[in-house]
Amino acid sequence: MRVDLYVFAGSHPCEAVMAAARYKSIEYRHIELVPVWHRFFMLARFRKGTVPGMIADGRKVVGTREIMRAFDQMQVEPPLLPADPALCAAVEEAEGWGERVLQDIGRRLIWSHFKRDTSTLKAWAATAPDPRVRRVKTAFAVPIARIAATANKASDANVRNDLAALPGLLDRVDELIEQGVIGGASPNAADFQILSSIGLWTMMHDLRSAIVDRPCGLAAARLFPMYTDSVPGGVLPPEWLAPLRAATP
Ligand SMILES: N[C@@H](CCC(=O)N[C@@H](CS)C(=O)NCC(=O)O)C(=O)O
Repeated sequence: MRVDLYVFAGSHPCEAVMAAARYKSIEYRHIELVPVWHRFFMLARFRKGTVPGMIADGRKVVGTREIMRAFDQMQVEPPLLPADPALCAAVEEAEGWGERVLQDIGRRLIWSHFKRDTSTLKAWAATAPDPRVRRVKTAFAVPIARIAATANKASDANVRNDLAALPGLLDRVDELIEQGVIGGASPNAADFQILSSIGLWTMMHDLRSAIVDRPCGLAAARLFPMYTDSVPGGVLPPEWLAPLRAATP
């Protein structure tokens, strides 16, 4: 079966499905898109403007959850949803929460950093295998970051609210690990969905120390080792980080 994944590297929903594909040993072709431009490309090809998208033997699928369900249809083992009905329901609920709540916060936090400092965006651009994608991403890093920050509603007020909500959200993810919904030996769809967001948050130096030593930070590092300490600190006003600092032991 030929599987093409339309993504941009670093994007947490994209990293989620790529990690799930690798876990299931599904071989795929990585088609790297340029942020912001990707919306038009995806609309033209999939009639939906978000990544990740997949074309598997001509079948088009868009969305992390939809792609993960399709992976399980394409290849049963290892499954991304547990066989036990109660645990499966808990995993699906956690996965939905991760998509609805955590994903958006990740987008706002990262684009609010990138619009103030594009160094990491440019460093990522330099790793794109396609030289044309590399050139466009590097040349347009500043407008890409500004447009993406606006499109993702990364206003100062929203980002400040997100940062204040972070300690409670991290507690909730640690609870899911303690309850055995995620963080087990065999990762499930909720692990890929939720821990990709947590991993993305750990890239931002100012957030990192509040996350990495917690159960959710350790679980995210196991599944998403690509999220290293790479977005410089000191770009957001210190008072925005105060709630996170206060909640960090
Ligand atoms: N919640 C969806 C949407 C994913 C999503 O919003 N992806 C972002 C990139 S991280 C995107 O393509 N946004 C459209 C845009 O920036 O115009 C999913 O899980 O697949």
